[in-house]
Amino acid sequence: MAVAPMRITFCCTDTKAQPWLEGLRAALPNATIEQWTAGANLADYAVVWAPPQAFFDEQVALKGIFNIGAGVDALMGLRLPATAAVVRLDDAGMSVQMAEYVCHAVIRHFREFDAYEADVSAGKWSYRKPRLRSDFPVGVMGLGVLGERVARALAQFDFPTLGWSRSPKTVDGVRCFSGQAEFADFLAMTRVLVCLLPLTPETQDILRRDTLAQLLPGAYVINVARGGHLVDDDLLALIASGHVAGATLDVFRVEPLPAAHPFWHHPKITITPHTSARTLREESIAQIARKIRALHEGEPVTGLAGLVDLKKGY
Ligand code: NDP
Ligand code: OXD
Repeated sequence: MAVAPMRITFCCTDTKAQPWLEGLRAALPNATIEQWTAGANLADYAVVWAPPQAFFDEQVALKGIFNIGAGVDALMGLRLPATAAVVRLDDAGMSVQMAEYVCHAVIRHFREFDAYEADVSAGKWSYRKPRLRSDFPVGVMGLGVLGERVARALAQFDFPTLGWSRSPKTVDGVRCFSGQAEFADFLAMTRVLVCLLPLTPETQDILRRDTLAQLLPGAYVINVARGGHLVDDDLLALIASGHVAGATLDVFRVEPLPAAHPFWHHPKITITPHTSARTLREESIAQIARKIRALHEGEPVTGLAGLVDLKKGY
């Protein structure tokens, strides 16, 4: 069925616009879709990634703002048009990527593959004493679209798996904790900590000295959410003290990670360039086009998966 004409503006930092514009035009042939420039016509919907405040100051007639990522922290500090619903990507192929990245990081640490690689490079054929899975409980902070998939995947490998979220949850094979009241218990039972929280005022700096100190000794930290969750110097100090054995980090306070940052060459820290779960263009365009069409045809905004609660900030 044909959809009434509409105007869509595209404003995505660090993104090649042309393939997105072509894909969106193919998926929504009745729409006029243009890359935003200052002074452009008012649009009905926006497709964005980290747009500047100037974009929203001009685009005051938006009914929907579609973020081409799962995290909306880059939008939450901006003044958004009051009439617009903010909608983030709901999985769109990211949860399986996140599950493989986190399982890889956990297994690499648990099985000591770094040490084996070093031995092999030195021409050494040597065995290490097998570690007990029961000594490596993995705690996942955030049991949303990505965190739940990650927790389920870890449980499949028989790691004792724990999860922590704001509201109570039930996930098969995962011991679930919720709210501030249960945070200390969750930390005290966790050796490998995975962060998959959204970055909000409540979760900013949550991976800091006093929280990481509550993990089981020889802890391991995997941050795949946002750099703002982690207090870098606190992690370095706890690694130096021996309480934390190491970390795998995909996200940083400043990206790209500055060349002089100690994480680059730290022997106990593995870094990757914010790549644990990439936005997949085809899946994302299909999802966003479906949601724009639904909104434009008058479906209630509350029915859209990935609708952001502006009060909670995610
Ligand atoms: P969701 O919104 O689906 O899940 C967020 C989870 O965090 C929910 O379980 C929520 O609890 C929980 N949560 C939020 N605030 C708190 C709090 N104060 N205390 C305890 N739990 C809290 O998000 P996604 O799973 O889709 O994505 C998670 C994050 O992953 C994104 O916000 C983004 O920052 C990051 N990300 C990173 C990528 C990368 O490549 N590195 C790629 C994609 C995303 P409740 O369920 O009760 O609401
Ligand atoms: C996201 C991200 O939020 O890429 O989707 O980090």
